[in-house]
Amino acid sequence: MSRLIVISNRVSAPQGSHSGAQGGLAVALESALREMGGIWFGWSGEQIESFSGQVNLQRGDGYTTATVDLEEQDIDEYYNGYANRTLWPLFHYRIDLAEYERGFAGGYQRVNERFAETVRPLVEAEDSVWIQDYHMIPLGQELRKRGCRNRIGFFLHTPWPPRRLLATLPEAHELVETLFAYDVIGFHTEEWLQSFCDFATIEMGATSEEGGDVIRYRGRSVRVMICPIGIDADAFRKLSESETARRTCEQMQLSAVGRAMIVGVDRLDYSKGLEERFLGYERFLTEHPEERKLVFLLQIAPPSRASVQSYQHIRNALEGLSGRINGAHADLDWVPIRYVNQGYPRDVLAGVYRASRIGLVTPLRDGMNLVAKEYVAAQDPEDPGVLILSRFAGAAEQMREAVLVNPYSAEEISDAILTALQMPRDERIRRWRAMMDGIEREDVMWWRKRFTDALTAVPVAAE
Ligand code: ADQ
Repeated sequence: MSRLIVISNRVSAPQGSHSGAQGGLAVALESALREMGGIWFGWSGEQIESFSGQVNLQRGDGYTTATVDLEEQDIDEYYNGYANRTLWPLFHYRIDLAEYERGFAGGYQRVNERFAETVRPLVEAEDSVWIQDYHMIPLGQELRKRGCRNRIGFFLHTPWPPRRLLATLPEAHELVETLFAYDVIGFHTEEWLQSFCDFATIEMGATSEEGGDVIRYRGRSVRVMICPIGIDADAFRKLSESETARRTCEQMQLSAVGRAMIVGVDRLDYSKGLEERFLGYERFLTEHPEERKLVFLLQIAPPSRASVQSYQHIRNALEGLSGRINGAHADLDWVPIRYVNQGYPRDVLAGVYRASRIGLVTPLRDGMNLVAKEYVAAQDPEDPGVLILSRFAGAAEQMREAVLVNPYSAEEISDAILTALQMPRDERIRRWRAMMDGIEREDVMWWRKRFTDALTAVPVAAE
């Protein structure tokens, strides 16, 4: 059987299997690596004076991690620059925030070449290579240039933008062309896949074959597939029944003093729709004064990418907004928004989810959104909470029984909160059961197997 080489911007340090301390993605990739054997390669997260290409190999539990350090200019141009200031906003439909700088594009290309140069000697003839996410789009092509004939797959964790938006990126054609070096490309949803195919066929003249499953461009064919990521449902459900989760759940219920808790948990990122969420909640408070003091919103949002200016802006905006809403509505015994700027261990989050009556997950655009799935997995089957979910999260394609909203509409968010608060228990159970069935069926192990099966089914190119 072929080994697996996973390549992603960051590499998760090996931990005991199924510890529950890690996110589902790390667990799934680790389990694939353990099963197939192989290497997980990426940036160490460390800075070095001058790039040396020296690989730090660490043998873990069933597989090896291989990391390299990057120099300051690489981190500025590749990571903070092209990945986080160009592609991330563009791929989340925010061309108003996207910065198009040749220096960023050059740095991104250079670092991908450096990654290719460094990882190439580690790849053996029979290995399958699986590259993750928007940081590394050109890496497959760089590996091909270095003689790599292996099966190479790419999975995009973010949305793929509509073609008219992507056309604003100066090097869009070159970037998309590099994707034809892959054998398989996976997207979370039909919509992201369709947007990719639109750009390739309409803007670039590629042809669609096999009912749209294969796209052909200048003699290269790539198989495209929908492969929605899941969570480790079983592990997360168990986590929600752990001692820490139980204790957290009790503490939260005590501190709620009989009020219904609405919870939001997100990285502090403009794609997550936090300002719009606060405004929707404020609308609910003003439209339903009789409900006001019967609820409160707990928003947990640890800062991310703090060195990028647009992230400083969103942080300031949210502090202002939560302060204003609390100032306008709070009473001696009630604060409408508890806004917390830190991350919590997963078992604590599971307890928070279980204690809350509503999970408010309203990104403006999200590749999938795993918080929505974790919220559902943590619920008490006898008395589950209600998930309010943005129509524009990839998760909405699978989780049709959530209360779906347009996150830009404060009125829809306000209506959805009222609907969720008034929802009878039997309807809550029915909706929860349907969503939980899907989460258990299409979990993260299913996701990675679906992808690796498609990849290993590709015939290897002849010499
Ligand atoms: P993210 O944008 O990071 O991921 P998401 O999928 O919601 O978004 O969350 C990732 C993980 O971070 C979840 O497991 C969640 O529990 C954890 N997390 C979030 N906030 C936290 C907090 N305050 N404290 C502790 N943990 C927290 C990207 C894409 C998504 C896609 C995933 C996986 O942007 O659309 O779902 O990759 O493909």
